[in-house]
Formats: sequence, structure tokens, C-alpha cells
Amino acid sequence: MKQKIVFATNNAHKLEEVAAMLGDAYEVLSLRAIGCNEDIPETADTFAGNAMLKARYVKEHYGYDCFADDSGLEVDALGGAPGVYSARYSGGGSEENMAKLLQNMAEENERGAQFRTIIALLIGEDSQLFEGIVRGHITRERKGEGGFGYDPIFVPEGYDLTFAELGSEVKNRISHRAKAVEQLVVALKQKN
Ligand code: ITT
Repeated sequence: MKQKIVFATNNAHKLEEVAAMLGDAYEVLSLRAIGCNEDIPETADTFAGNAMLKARYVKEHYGYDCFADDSGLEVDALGGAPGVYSARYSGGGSEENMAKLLQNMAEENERGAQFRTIIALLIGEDSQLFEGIVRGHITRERKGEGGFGYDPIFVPEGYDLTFAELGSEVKNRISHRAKAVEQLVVALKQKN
């Protein structure tokens, strides 16, 4: 029988990526699937803090074992910004976020950056954190239609194409989220 686990996210792209990574052994339930339609507060100033807030909220209000992902893009030349504020960087959506980032980087030749995710897992009384990082660089213009968020302006190390151009098969193998989900799977297997 498939193991059911709740992923405390409102981001359909994250849900799709993680469900693909976890494969057939797991049924990943969305917040909507458990009747949670609230916007869970993300008031911490670290990925770990926010991931734990989201997971705890679901555990406390809905009683499910669950995991949550807090993630973002950290740009070296911007001192790690937008970081934990990646989703809210411009006050608009992904297009506006990318436009603001490209503008802030217009005069910058040092273009190193990384995506980072922290996954918080709550099972029973236990909590665990898993981290995944993928290094790369910021392009000068947006390229590709796949993925979500900042994918069209991020080229992972060892590739010449953006995550949006590489497509989900490659991204789901090498991304920050893939690295954290690998550890999540090990932990879920141990708990089972
Ligand atoms: P939940 O909090 O409901 O999970 P969210 O989109 O608000 O969804 P975050 O608070 O973790 O998620 O914000 C992460 C933002 O960082 C996300 O909106 C994207 O802009 C960016 N991001 C994270 N992972 C990404 C990825 O794999 N590719 C591109 N952008 C990503």
C-alpha cells in the first residue's frame, strides 16, 4: 500500500516536483486535499524557521504527519538576497521578481548564485531538517518556458542551459529540492 504523506505547500509546482521525485511508493497529499485553504504565516527569517512553521501549523491544526519546504535563490553579489524573501522580492509575481533581479545585477559580472531548500519533516513527536543546495549562475536574460519561479534565469553548474530550458527530468535529478528529497526518502523509509 502507498504511504500517505502531507506536503504543506500552496505551490503547485513544488508539489508536482516532489511527487515526481518520491515516485510510486508515496501518495503526496496537498494542503487542499486535507481541507487546509489558509495562507500559512511565514514570519521567520531563515528557511529552516519557515519550513518548521509551515509543518508545525499543519500538524497542530490538522493533526497530520507532514513535511514542508522553504526555499529560495541566494545571489552571491547581492549578499545572499533575495534568499528567504524570494517569493516576495518585488511585490509581484515571478516575472516581476526576475525583472527586478536582472536589473539589480545589470552592472554585475560576478554572477554566482545558488538555490537552497530546507525540508522540515514532522512525524509523531520527531522533527528533522534536510538541506539541499545547487550552485550555478544568473543569466543576463530569461530563457526557457519550463519550471517556475526563477528557473528561467538560473543555469546550474555543469550545464549551459537554464532550469527552465533543461526541463523537469533534469531539474528533478540535480536540483536543491532533489537533494533534500533524497534525504527525506531515507528518513521516511526508516520511520516506516
Ligand atoms: P509555499 O510556502 O506554499 O511552499 P511558496 O512559493 O511561497 O510556496 P517559498 O515560501 O518557499 O514557497 O518561496 C520560495 C520561492 O523561491 C518561490 O516562490 C520561487 O520564487 C523561488 N524558488 C524556490 N524553489 C525554486 C525552484 O526550484 N525554481 C525556481 N524558483 C524557486
